[in-house]
Amino acid sequence: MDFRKGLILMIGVILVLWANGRFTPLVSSIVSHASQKTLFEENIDLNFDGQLEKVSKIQTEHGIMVQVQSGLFLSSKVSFAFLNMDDGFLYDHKSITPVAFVDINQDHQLDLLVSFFHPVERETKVYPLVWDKSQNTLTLFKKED
Ligand SMILES: [Ca+2]
Ligand SMILES: [Ca+2]
Repeated sequence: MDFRKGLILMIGVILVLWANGRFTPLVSSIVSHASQKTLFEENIDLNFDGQLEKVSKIQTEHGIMVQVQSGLFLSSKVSFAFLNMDDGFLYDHKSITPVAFVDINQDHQLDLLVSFFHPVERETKVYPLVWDKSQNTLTLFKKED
């Protein structure tokens, strides 16, 4: 086995791929996948039926995504995206609860309070998201006038 020949051949293949423009999309797809980061995850029974739902807050390249998985084997999934939101929380799990649970619309299913801290404005903002299992929706709660 000639290690050097193998190395030269590998570099040659990479150069050819690069020249054909195939290497860059491959690299960027790996990078974009790696940029997804789970910031918060909790298993909680939101609708009190004895089955746990899985709530996650995920940082993506486009912002923050909040996701609720429910049903058998968590096969039902619904999400809400906060586009271009930068989550400025320092993740000390003991002192900060990035997602809190409360029944906002009083339909006996817990909803989500998602909090963000803006480091520039030095202000905390809380967004209420209503979760509905029967419709499988996760929507921003608006007060009815
Ligand atoms: Ca449940
Ligand atoms: Ca509710």
